[in-house]
Amino acid sequence: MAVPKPSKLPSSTSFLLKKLNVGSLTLILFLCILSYLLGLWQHGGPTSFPTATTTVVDVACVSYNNNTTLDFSTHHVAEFEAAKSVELIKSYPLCNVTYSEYTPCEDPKRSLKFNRRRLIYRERHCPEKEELLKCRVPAPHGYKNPFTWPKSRDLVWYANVPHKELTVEKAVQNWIRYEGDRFRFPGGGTMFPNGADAYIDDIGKLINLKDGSIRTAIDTGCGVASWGAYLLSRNIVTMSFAPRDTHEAQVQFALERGVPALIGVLASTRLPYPSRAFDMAHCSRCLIPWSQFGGIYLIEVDRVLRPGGYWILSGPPINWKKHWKGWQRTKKDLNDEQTAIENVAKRLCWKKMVEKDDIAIWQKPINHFNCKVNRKLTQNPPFCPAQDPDKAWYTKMEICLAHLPEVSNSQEIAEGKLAKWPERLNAIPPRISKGTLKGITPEAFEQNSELWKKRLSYYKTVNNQLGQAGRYRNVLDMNAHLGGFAAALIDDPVWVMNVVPVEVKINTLGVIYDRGLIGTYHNWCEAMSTYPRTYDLIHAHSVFTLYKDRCSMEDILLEMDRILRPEGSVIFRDDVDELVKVKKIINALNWNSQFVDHEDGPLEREKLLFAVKLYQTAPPDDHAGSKSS
Ligand SMILES: *C1O[C@H](CO)[C@@H](O)[C@H](O)[C@H]1NC(C)=O
Ligand SMILES: *[C@@H]1O[C@H](CO)[C@@H](O)[C@H](O)[C@H]1NC(C)=O
Ligand SMILES: *[C@@H]1O[C@H](CO)[C@@H](O)[C@H](O)[C@H]1NC(C)=O
Repeated sequence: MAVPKPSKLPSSTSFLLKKLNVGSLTLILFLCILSYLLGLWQHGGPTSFPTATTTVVDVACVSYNNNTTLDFSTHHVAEFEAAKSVELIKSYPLCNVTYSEYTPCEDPKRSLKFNRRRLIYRERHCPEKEELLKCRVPAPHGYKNPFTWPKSRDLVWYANVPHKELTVEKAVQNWIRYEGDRFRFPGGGTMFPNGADAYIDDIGKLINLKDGSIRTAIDTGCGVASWGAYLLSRNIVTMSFAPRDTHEAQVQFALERGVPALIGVLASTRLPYPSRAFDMAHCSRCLIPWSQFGGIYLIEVDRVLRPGGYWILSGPPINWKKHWKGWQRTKKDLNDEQTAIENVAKRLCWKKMVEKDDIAIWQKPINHFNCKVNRKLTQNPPFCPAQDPDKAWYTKMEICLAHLPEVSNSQEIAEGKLAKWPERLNAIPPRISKGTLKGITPEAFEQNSELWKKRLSYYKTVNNQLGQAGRYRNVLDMNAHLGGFAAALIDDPVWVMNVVPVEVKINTLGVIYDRGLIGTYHNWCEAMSTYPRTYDLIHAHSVFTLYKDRCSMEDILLEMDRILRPEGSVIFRDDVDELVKVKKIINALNWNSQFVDHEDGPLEREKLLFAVKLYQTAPPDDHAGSKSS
C-alpha cells in the first residue's frame, strides 16, 4: 500500500530541539521566541517548511500544568455515531478495512512462506522495514466499546469480532453462541461439559487452588480462554495463548472478554517467559504433541514451571478407556501416546500425582537434588549446558533440562519459598533476596513499590477514570521493570500485561512472576503478538528513551495505535525531548493529548503526556449484507 508519510522534522529544527533539552520554563519561553523567529524566517526565506514545524514548537509552548481538560470518558457504548472526523493537515490515513484484524508478525499470508513442520510457520515472522504500514489500523464498522468486566467475561459484541466460525466449528462443544448482535460464552469448553467453573472445581479437589500457593498459571492452546476467565475469581491469573488462526480469532475473543491472552504457539522457539514463572500449566485438548520430538514441548513446560509447579492435562489421551470411540482413535494408539507422555514426565523427574476421570496432574520437583543422582545413568534429556534459562526471545528450544538453582538438601525449594498470595505481591521476591539480579537490592525493591504507589495516585488526580470500574480492563505496561505500576493497580478491576523489553540491562521479568503478576518479553521495534484494539490503557515509561537509537518512534506509535482500543488511553512518561516528538506524531494519529508535570514538580526533565485515542471506525462495508446474514 502506498500511503503518504507525514514529513519528518527538518534537521535544523530537530537539532535545535536537541540543544534545548532543559525542562525549565525559561527555556520553554526561549523556545517560543525561537519559534517566532523561525516563523519569521520561514515566511521570508526561500524554502518553505512543512507545517509540522510549527506544530512542534506550539507544543513546546504549552505550559506544563496538572489541570488537564482531556476527556477520558467513553461515548460509544451502546450506539455508534459517525466518527467526528477532525481534519488535520498532517495525519495518518486509515488503512484499508481489510487490515482491521492485522497482526503484523503473525500474518497468515506471510506465514505461508515458512516451514509447516512443527508449526514453524505459525511462529512470529515480522514484516521487513519496507513492509511496515504507515496507516492507522481501522476498527470494523459498528465497533462498540466492549461490555464492562465482569459482564464481558460472558458477552462480546459481534461487530467487534465479526467471526462466527467458532460458533459453527465448536457448536457441539458449547464454547460460544451467537445471539443477534452479540456472542455469549456459556463457560463451556471441550472438556468442560458442565462449564469451566465446574471443571476448575474438579481440579480444586485434586490440588489446593484456595490457599494462595497457586497464583500464576499458563494455558497452552487456550481456545477462548474460559479456563483463565474463571480462575480470575479465585485470584489466579492465567497467561493464555493460542496460535493466530485465519478465521477463528480465539485470542481476540479472550482479550475482548477482558481476559489476559497472547498469540503464541509451541513450535521451535521458547515461549516468551522466563524460567520458573508459573505455578501451574494446563492443557485441555490443546493438540500439542507432548510425547513427540523427544518431549521438547514438555521440556519447555518444565522450564517455565516453578519448582513444585503442576502440569494438568485433560483430553486425549487421558481417560482413553472411556473416550476412545468418541475421539475416533484406536485404543493402542492412545495407550502408546499416554505411555510416551508418562515416560517424558519421568525423565524430567516429575511426579505423577493423580489421574482421576478426565484429569491427570503431574508435579515438577522442588529441586534437582535427587534428580541429578537418579539421572546419572540415563542423562536423557541431559541438563542444559550453562545457558541462561531466562533467555526467551527467538531462543531456539533444545532437548535439555533447564537447571534449577542449587540446594543443599532434598527438602529445600530451589531458590527459596515464595510467600502465598496476596502477601507475595509485596514480599521480597526470591530472585532479589537471593541476589540473583545484579544491582537490585531488597531496599531498592521496596522503595520502587512505594514510588509507584505514589505515582499511581498522582496519575489518578489527572485521570480520575483510572481505577473506576469498567473504564479500563486490559492494561499494558510497555516497560514494566519490577511490575510496580501493576502492583499499585492491584485493587482495581483491571489486569496488567507487564512487558520487559529485551533491550533492558536487567532482566526483571522473573521478579514480576515472583510477585504473582504476569508479563512477557518483547522488542518494541516489532509488533506485539496481539490483535488490534486489545488494550484499554497503555503505560509507556521511558520507552522512547530506551528505543531512541534502535528504531523509529513513528513505528512504535503506529503499533501502539494498532493495539489500543478506540477511546483507549495512554500515559507516556519520558524525557521531555522525547515527549515533544511523541506529541507531534500522536497529533497526526488523531489522538487528544495533554502534557502534565512530573509529580515532583515542573523542574524534572521527565514529563507526563496523557493521551486518548479518538473513536473512529472503517466506513460502512459495501457488502455488509453478506457478512451479517
Ligand atoms: C496541581 O493542582 C493542585 C490543585 O488542583 C495544586 O494544589 C497543585 O499545586 C498543582 N500542581 C502543580 C505542579 O501545578
Ligand atoms: C482548569 O482548566 C479549566 C478549563 O480550561 C478552567 O475552567 C479551570 O478554571 C482550570 N482550573 C484550574 C485550577 O486552573
Ligand atoms: C481494500 O482492499 C481490497 C482488497 O485488496 C480492495 O478490493 C479495495 O478496493 C480496497 N479498498 C480501498 C478503499 O482501497
